Amino acid sequence: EYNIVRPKGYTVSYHANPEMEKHHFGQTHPMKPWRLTLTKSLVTSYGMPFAMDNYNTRPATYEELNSFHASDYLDYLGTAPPEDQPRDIDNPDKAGEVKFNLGGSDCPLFHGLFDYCSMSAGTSVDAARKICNGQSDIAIAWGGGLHHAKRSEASGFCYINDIVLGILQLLRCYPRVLYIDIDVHHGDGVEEAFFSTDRVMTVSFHKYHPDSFFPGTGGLDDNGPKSEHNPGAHHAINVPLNDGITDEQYSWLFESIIGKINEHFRPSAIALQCGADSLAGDRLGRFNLQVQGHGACVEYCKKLGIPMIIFGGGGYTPRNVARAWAHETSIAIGCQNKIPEEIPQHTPWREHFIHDTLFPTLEQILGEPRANRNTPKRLQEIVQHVHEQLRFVGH
Ligand code: ZLM
Ligand code: CA
Ligand code: ZN
Repeated sequence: EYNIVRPKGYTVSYHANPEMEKHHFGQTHPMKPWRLTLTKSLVTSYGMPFAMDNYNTRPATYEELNSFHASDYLDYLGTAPPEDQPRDIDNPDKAGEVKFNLGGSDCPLFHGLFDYCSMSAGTSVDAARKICNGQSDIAIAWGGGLHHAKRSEASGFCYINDIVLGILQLLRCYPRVLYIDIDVHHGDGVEEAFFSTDRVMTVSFHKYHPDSFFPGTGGLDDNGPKSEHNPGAHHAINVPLNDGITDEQYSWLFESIIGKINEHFRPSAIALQCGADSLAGDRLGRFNLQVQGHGACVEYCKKLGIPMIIFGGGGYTPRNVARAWAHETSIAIGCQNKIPEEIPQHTPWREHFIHDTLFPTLEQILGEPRANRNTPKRLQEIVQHVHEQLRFVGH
C-alpha cells in the first residue's frame, strides 16, 4: 500500500530464522530474542519485504562455528545441561563448575541454547556468503551482532561470535574489511579476533568507564598490538564516550572518523554492527541517541557504495530496537522518505509502540533527557587521536 519497490541498481537481502525468536534467556534477563519478531512485524507492515530478497536461513554447521571457536568450547556448549534457575555463583555447592563463562547470570544455559546460537550464526554466515557471491549488495542480519563472544568463552549475552564468522567469510573474497560497531558496548570480541591482521580494521563507538561499565576495555589508546612487527598495529580504533551523547555530536564524530578511515584503509567490504542499546531510553544504555541519529550511521555507510553486512546486536527496550532496525532496513532499501512516520494501523503488537510514531522525541522517550557528559573539546581530541593513528595506515 506504500508502493515500496526494489531499489534500482543494487540488491538488499534480509536474513532471518524465525525459530531463533522463540528462545528465552530467562524471565527478567535483558536480552529478549522476541525483539526480532517485533522488528519483522514493523518491517512487514510497511511493505518492505517486497523490495528485498528474503532468506529463511539454516543454522550454521559445526564446521562453520569451528572456523573461529575451539572444539572443546563448542562441544560443551552443545551438551551442557540447561539450568532453569540462575545458579548462585557465590555458593560453591550450588554453583558446580562454571566452564567457559557459561551459566552465570549474563550467559545462562537455557533450553535450546545451541540451536539459538547456531541460528544466529547462520544468519550472519548466510549474509556474508550472499555478499561474497555478488547476489547481495547490502545484507541484513538482525539476529547477529553478538560481538563479545571469544574463541573459547561466552561473554556479555554472547556465546558465538557470528560477526567474526561473517568477516572470515568476507576475507575469502575481499582484501580488506572495515568493522564498525555502534552498540553502546565495546566490540571487544571482534577486535581481539582480528588483532594481528591488517586486513581487518575494527572501530567501536561505546560508553567507556572501566570500573562501572561492561566490558571495561576500548580506551582511546587501545589501537592494536604495540609491536612494530605486528601487521595489526594501529588497526583497532576505539571511540570512548560518556553518558548522554546526542545525535548531532554522534553524527559529527561518526562522519569525521569513518570518512577518514575510508580514505586511508580503503575497505572492500563493510561489516556494520547496529546494536540499538545506544538509543535513548535503553534499559542498559546511557546515550541520548534517537532513531534518526542511529540511522544516520547506516545512511553514511551506505553512501560509501561498498558491499555491506548490517548486523543487530544489543538493544534492551524492544519497541525502540524495532523502530531503529525497521528504519535502518528502509534506509538500506532507500524508501525511508516513502514510509509514513506513523506506525501502520495493521502492525501486529502495535500496542507495544506506546508513542505511535517511528521517531519519538527525546521527551516522549525519557521525559527528562539524560545529562550530556561529552564536551566538544573531548570529542575534538578523540577525532585528532584517530587521525594520528591513521597516518600509520595506508594501502
Ligand atoms: N551481573 N538478569 C551487553 C552485555 C552486558 C557483568 C554485572 C548480572 C547486565 C544485566 C542478567 C535477570 C551487548 C556485567 C551484572 C546482574 C556481572 C551487564 C540477568 C540485569 C540482569 O536482571 C538481570 C536475573 C542481567 C544482566 C542486568 N549485565 C547489565 N549489564 C553486563 C553485560 C551485550 O549489548 O553488547 C551485545 C549483545 N555484564 O556488567 C556483571 C559484571 C553480572
Ligand atoms: Ca560499540
Ligand atoms: Zn551492547
